[in-house]
Amino acid sequence: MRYVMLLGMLATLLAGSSAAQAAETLPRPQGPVLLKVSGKIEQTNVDGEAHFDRQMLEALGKASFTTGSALTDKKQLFEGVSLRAVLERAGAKGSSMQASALNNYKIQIPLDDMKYEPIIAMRVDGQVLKLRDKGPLWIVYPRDAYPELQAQIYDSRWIWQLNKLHVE
Ligand SMILES: Nc1nc2c(c(=O)[nH]1)N[C@H]1C(S)=C(S)[C@@H](COP(=O)(O)O)O[C@H]1N2
Ligand SMILES: [Mo]
Repeated sequence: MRYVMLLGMLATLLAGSSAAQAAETLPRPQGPVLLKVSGKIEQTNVDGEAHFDRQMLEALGKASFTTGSALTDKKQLFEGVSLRAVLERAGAKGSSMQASALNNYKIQIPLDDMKYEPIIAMRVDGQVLKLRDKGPLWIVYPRDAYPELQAQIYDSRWIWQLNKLHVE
């Protein structure tokens, strides 16, 4: 069973491009669902939505950068998955999305923001994000790399405890 899973992961890696992955149907999540993507999407696996567990998110490939934030000038290493890759895997077709969090915070994010390559961080400075430290999922922008991102409008899109993306 483990062996079959490994072969599957290897095949996914070899398939390489996200276009090749997007053509495959989304498997059902095996572990706890961390993120639900709904709305204008072409890939679904549970009740007309695209649900992702940790392993499914990690299978989309790693993305990371070091940056300061609105909260701290201290630079931190954020590691996770490309937000663009998650949207592509769900076959998102909209122009915007409403991101929501476990604490019911909601914020609108234009899909045009993907040009900045924001990530869904799952680790900060090597530590897996727990609920108590803004995890398990936290949208993070490469704030230090683009002066225009050092603004309240983008800081408000750094949504922590992210659990839902509704594509519009
Ligand atoms: N889940 C969640 N994410 C959130 C918020 C929130 O209230 N809940 N506040 C947002 C806002 S408005 C900003 S400016 C940044 C930093 O918020 P803070 O200064 O309140 O920590 O996080 C954003 N992410
Ligand atoms: Mo804010």
